Amino acid sequence: MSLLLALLLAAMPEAGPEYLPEGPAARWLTVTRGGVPRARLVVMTRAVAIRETGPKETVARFGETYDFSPSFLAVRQGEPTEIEFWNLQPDDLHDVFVIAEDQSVLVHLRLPPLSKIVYTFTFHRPGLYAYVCGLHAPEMAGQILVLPEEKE
Ligand SMILES: [Cu+2]
Repeated sequence: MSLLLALLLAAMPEAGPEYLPEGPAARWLTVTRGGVPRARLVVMTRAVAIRETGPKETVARFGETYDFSPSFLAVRQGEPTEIEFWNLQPDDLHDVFVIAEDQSVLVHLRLPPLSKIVYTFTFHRPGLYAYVCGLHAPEMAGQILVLPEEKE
């Protein structure tokens, strides 16, 4: 993670409003509900070390830690891809920011305890994007590699 991204995350409000890409952000990414996706992916939230189940020493040293599983996705430019996020924790709020290569924040979605949210993501530019939980950054994060559109 870049220093710029780390600084950006540190400045994020913990409970800001949800938003989908609009204006300049829509040049990177379109996010819709429904549609006919070409690919489907599920990303789950995982408790790595938490107060309830420990290990106690790890929680004492690092605080409660979570991650996204998987933390790396590859999608194809221009191909509608359904991504379903599952929050497996009964008592922890997570959220999802999607961030472009130029560090612009494209999306913010809330992921309440024991919920699934599903959207169709269509990335318009190849490159490397990040997805991050603003409440558990920097460790709860992943990358999305957008492969260039296949030329016929
Ligand atoms: Cu989180």
